[in-house]
Amino acid sequence: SPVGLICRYLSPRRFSSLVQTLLFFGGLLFVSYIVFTTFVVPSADGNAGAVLARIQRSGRRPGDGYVRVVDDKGRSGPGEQGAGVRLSGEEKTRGEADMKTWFMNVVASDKISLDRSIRDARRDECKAITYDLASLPRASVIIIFTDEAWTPLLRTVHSVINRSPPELLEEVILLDDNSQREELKEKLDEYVKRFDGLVKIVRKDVRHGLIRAKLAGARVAMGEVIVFLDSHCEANHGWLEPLVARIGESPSAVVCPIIDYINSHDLGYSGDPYANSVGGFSWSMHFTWEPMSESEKARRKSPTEYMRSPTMAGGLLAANREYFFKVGGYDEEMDIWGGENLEISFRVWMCGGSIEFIPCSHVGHIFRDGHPYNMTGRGGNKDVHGTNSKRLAEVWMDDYKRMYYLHRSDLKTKDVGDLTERHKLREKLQCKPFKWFLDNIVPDKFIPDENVQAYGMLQATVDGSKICLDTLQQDEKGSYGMGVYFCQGGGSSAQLISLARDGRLRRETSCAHGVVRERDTKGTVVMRSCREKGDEWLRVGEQLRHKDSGLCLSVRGVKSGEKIIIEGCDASAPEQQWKFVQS
Ligand code: UD2
Ligand code: MN
Repeated sequence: SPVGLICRYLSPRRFSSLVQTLLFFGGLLFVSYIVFTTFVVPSADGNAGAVLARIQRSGRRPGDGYVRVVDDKGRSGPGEQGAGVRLSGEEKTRGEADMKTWFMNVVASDKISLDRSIRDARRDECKAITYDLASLPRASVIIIFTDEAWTPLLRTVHSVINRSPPELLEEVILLDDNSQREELKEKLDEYVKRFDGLVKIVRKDVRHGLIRAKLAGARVAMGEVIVFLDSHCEANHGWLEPLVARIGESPSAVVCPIIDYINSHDLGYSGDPYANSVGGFSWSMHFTWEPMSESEKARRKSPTEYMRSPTMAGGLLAANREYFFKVGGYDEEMDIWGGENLEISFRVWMCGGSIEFIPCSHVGHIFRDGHPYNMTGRGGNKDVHGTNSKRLAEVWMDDYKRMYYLHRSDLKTKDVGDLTERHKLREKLQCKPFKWFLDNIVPDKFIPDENVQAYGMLQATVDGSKICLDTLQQDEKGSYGMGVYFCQGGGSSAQLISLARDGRLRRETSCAHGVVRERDTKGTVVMRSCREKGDEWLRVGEQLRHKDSGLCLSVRGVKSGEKIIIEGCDASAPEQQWKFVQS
């Protein structure tokens, strides 16, 4: 029988050697399983070495041999206590020249200690909070840079190390995005040795652009939390604790410190303890500052609590590393600069997370008027913000991408690369529609063609020629006189205007006010921020009547390129007949 055959073959000796062999291979399998799951699998999501770090932590830690500068009192010298630096003579001239090449005064920066003191920008309620450091997640601080000037870069590093509790600072990663300047090579390697292993330099031999640079930094980070900073920042007192504390409490919160203002001309640091603006966006896909919504004010129980924000500025943020990758990191195909800040904001909200500003965490940033590096992207692309934003609009904004194309109709047919992966991500995470984001996260956002009485180009026809209301390319941030111009078919964004439900005649952010002079019979139309209560306009037949003055919008005697007027209403005057047209 077969059983008998096996028994005869398996003599006791053969049997025990078989068992030994089985045990050996079983053990080998078990060991490789442990090694694989511990060291190999975590690296798949950018977690390389996290486990190793945990093992190393028991003993002496990187950075233990570096003496931090923690006492800000009694320091004196240029720039101390956050003061601006006054230059004179030849230095002043060189400093002014820096403004054209660096867009910041490097001479002034070079005069200031890398350990300079700055005033604590927190409100008292924040200073009173104590943290149990042992229970908080540790952070990798990732500073990305391309050819940054020496002192602003290193002041960023010094401020982070000086003002972070060593218990919370896993490492500082300097992600060098292919800098060409010599001093950022060996000299920098040499310099960071003083930090005793706490500062790591990662260099890229091809230019990544800031979006891929951030991703590259996050992929080598070992901390449970990652914090991104621009390379010209100064971390303020107690900046790190409230960031990691909030992430510890809510791992799907992507949090930002309050960004304090460092003047690019003299490096003066001004912090606002009571800052309570949050992030918004314009339909041309730029970041804006907005007042906190009423509902958010009502929700918050204390001034130290996080503020939910629709968007973030982009540069300074912290996230749970695993969550950051799970929710899609950044769009790898976005190039050089721009768009990624709104992309991560929309995405995080729509996919179940939140964007928050942490009022007890302050970090200064040098705001520059230009970019001291080449902004040309791959294939000679000179419009990286435009094409990055198109990627974001196509993937995340559903039908509302039309609002972006109103501003950038030239991009409608532009190839911005493959979007399949990002669409797949949205599908995989089962993210909510953009409409949900608008309704729930930015309920006050004005949508020019929704819930309005009328929308389009506001057109009058005089002597057979069509003339339209037009901003005349004036800066819409301030107030400006509304003009008229020959109608530009196809919906030129400078001519689009809405008559809102509330009777306001408005554009995205500016509202039409009637300004009456000449003895109540004639006036002009001034556009001002819609945050102030705007004037009401009534549609009477084809006329547009300014409610307060009773005067009507008119092009009588107004030529293309000039300012529009309001005058006594006359239902038969062709100059007062207005149509909203779409093209
Ligand atoms: C803001 C953000 C910035 C980023 C950008 C939109 C703040 C304070 N800053 O612009 O982080 O979100 O909006 O994309 O919110 N860099 C590289 N490689 C490049 C280009 C830049 O590493 O190809 C570095 C650069 O050295 C700097 C950082 O990226 O450290 C941000 O650049 P920036 O300071 O010129 O951008 P900023 O502050 O105008
Ligand atoms: Mn910056």
